[in-house]
Amino acid sequence: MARNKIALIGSGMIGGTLAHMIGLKDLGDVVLFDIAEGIPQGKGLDIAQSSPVDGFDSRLTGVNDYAGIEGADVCIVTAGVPRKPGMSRDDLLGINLKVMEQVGAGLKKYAPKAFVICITNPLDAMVWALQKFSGLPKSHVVGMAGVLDSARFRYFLAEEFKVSVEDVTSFVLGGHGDSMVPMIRYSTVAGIPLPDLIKMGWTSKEKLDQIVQRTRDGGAEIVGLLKTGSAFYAPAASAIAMAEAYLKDKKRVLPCAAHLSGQYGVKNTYVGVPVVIGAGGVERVIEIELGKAEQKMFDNSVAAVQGLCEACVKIAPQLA
Ligand code: A3D
Repeated sequence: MARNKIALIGSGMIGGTLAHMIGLKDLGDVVLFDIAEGIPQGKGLDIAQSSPVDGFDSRLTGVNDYAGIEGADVCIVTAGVPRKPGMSRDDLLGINLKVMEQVGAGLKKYAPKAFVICITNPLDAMVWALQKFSGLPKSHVVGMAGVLDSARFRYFLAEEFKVSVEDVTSFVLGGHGDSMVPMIRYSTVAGIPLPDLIKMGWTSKEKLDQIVQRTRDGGAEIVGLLKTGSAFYAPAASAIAMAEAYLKDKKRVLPCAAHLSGQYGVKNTYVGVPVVIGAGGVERVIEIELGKAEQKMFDNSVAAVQGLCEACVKIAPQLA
């Protein structure tokens, strides 16, 4: 059986980390693409030289021409610019929208059958624009944010409760921005919901509120520490979980920025919701019942995303 071909559009901090993880996990051959000459080739060669040590056979190549991604099974898009301290994700919209137009054209021409995972920020608006620019099926264009936001929430909760991260599950819904909605009710330790853990004296409502806020600010906390860019290890790991779910038809239930066509009462918008990812791409959007306060937060988040999409249409009217 031929090996999977995984194209990484953008070979910066996340792109390089993705390539290394794909090698270590033996998920397939990797093509690194970037407009910067030498970067994808250099990172590809460096990681390839680690393969004899780590014992993987993935072939890694670097290219500056979209022809190199031809026939890719999965494309992970990180092309564009990241935040610097003081910037919001939304400040990146103008520059990264133009990048999505180029990436969309490349995907349409060379990888129309791929499962595409977008990471470029502002995430929900960029994945929406990328699907339109590329014309690929909505089931095959998805955004990575919820897996990362949930992982941050899980990590902070595991620290608070002094239990293994493996036993903490959580859901974060809505857009990947300040309006994201960490779902307390649906977050558990080995099946015990967080509200019950408050009753059991494991934590307090105040402490939980602080953790929710730290999750919302999770990206900014790392930008503030790194100063020259944004998080890349956890974002890469999160996208790999999504790629693996597709390539291995795992039918994993993961929170992703998925296209809504009426679910949750929302149309023509990408926003973070739980979905099933398998060989068919996004095979199902799972609609959970929201309480009054949750619905309000979700609606605010959707409105923020839709505002960004309207700003995209002003710059690129063909997206309307
Ligand atoms: P960085 O290390 O700067 O890599 C971006 C790469 O894109 C660079 O190598 C650029 O040369 C390349 N690039 C720029 N323009 C183009 C183009 N037109 N075509 C192809 N390549 C191009 O950034 P990074 O890897 O740290 O982050 C990449 C993106 O992910 C940024 O937009 C971040 O904001 C975003 N990000 C999203 C999350 C989410 O959870 C959604 C988390 C972290 C970062």
